[in-house]
Amino acid sequence: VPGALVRPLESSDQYRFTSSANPIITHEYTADPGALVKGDTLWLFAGHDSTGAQKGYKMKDWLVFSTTDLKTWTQYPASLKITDFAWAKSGDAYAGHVVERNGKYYWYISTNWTGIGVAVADRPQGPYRDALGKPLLTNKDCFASTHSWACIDPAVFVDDDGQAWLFWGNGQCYYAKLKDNMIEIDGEIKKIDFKDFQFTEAPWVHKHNGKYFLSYATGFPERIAYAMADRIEGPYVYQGILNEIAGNSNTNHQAIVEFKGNPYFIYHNGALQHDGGSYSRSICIDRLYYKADGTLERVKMTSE
Ligand code: FUB
Repeated sequence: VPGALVRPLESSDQYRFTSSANPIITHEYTADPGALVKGDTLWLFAGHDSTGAQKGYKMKDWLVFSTTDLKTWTQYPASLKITDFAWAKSGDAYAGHVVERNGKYYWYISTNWTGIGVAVADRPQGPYRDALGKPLLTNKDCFASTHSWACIDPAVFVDDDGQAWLFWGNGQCYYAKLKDNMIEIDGEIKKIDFKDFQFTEAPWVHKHNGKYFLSYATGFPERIAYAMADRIEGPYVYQGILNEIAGNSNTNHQAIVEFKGNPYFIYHNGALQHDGGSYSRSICIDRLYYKADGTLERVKMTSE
């Protein structure tokens, strides 16, 4: 039951816990995983649903966890809050993603109403500070989309040539290059052409054996689908459903990383006992497998 940790972590505190099953975190509600592997450590950056039965998203901060064995975890103190972005006062701490570049860590975050921001830190666990003092992207950059949550769910992919690409969006999948400083868009904003399949949100790009994989939430309740391409800008060819609706949550949001030689699919469900549901979600980790032809097997959630 959530509640083991009854107070926010103090600035020097770290909270250690062990986990042998999904959901991996049971003392907080966590959602929207963004993961980063550095050396022998998997860093998990999470959205934070409020405790208690909610009728909407109540998300005011983001959390950081790390592990070296997927069993023993460390949670770090007050990592990043919506109020750290002065321009996003009334926003919600929606999905984010952290990448390392030039010795710094950049945390791209969604604020729901006011756009995408970026925070920077010297260490993965922070402290993070707003790197720009203004949004990196707003709805105007989403081809003036009419719904207020069009400009959410940033995910960054750094290609083998060093070029960093930012993908994001709700309803449409947008993408652009990032400058080497990681806090400016470089050139044109474009859309991924999804003719035959419905993109809802939560894009994530990874590369395997020279192919680009774009996974994303589709439909509602959401399942995770994926498409493949030979070039980062596509054309992407739809491959099918990668993950079915995840227990008791309308949303689904994935991070895909390779850790200690194995690929993992990190996502959330609403299956934590007590108040778990669409607005009180929990991060889970399952193995991901490639088929001999290079495509992906559907994820077998350990709860199935
Ligand atoms: O958690 C709030 C929003 O729900 C995220 O930004 C979406 O990806 C969905 O999970």
